[in-house]
Amino acid sequence: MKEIRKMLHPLPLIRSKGKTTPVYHLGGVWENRLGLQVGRVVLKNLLWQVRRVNEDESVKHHVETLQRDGVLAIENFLTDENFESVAEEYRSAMSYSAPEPYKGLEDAKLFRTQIPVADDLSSFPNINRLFRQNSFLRSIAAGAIRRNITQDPTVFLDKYVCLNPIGVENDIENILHADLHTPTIKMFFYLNTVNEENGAFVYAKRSHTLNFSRIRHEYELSIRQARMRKGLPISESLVESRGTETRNVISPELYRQMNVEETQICAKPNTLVIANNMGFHRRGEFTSSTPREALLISFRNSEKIFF
Ligand SMILES: O=C(O)CCC(=O)C(=O)O
Ligand SMILES: [Fe+2]
Repeated sequence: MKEIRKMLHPLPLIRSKGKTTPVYHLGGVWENRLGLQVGRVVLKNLLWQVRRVNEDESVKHHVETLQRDGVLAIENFLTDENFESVAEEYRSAMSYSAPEPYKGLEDAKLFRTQIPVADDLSSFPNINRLFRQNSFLRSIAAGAIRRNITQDPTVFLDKYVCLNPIGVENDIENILHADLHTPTIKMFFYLNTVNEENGAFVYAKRSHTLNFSRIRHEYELSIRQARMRKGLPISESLVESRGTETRNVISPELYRQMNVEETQICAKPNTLVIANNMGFHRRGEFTSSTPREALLISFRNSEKIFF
């Protein structure tokens, strides 16, 4: 068996087997030149088009908004009482964990505390009930990705703060990108006010739809990604760096062709932002010392096909 797998290993579809979440890019330079990523994108999105899930009437409106814009915000998501119980669990856990430089970089500008809820369910009964086990959220994710949600989403307590304004810019996630080549849902539940100063999520509305320009972007990006993975030279005008990390960016020409328009989703406490992160997005900048306090709920593990 091992031998057979070894023999089939060069095939990209076999290589992605055994992964626990789907990967955005795979394969070598030539495979992608020959259209591997275009095939993956088109096939996955065709399957999404023809897939149907049982429609839950109570979330229909939200699923339609997500289908149209790729993002939505629900204000006053929890009752006051539930909000307080969640904030209490969040603050209590955060009081035991010191923020660490994001990506472990020395002289970093941005620091983060991230606590996975699944590791300590007994400390987070309300966060577990109201987010990890929430059937309303599952129905929205199910409607958007058109799959039954059979796995709990991953939920993190997430706190970002700029502790060193003159430090090294280390936030690779504030470069515009997509998470995946197929619909994938992430949610941000804010515990404090978020705006232009403390990293409010930025999303390019309607950029989650597949059109010819997006396919061209996927094609070009897949080749640049494959080159980067191999350590081959890549066009310097099409990469940006943060600290020790480098990311391939959307080419200015395709940025224009895809009509990318970035909107920062500023929000009050108790707002839930839901995004299809096949669309382009990034984290906002931190220009003040106010932290961004949020829960991150990711349904990426619900994507079943890993090619
Ligand atoms: O934290 C954010 O605002 C977005 C970061 C991001 O790109 C992601 O979670 O996929
Ligand atoms: Fe992302």
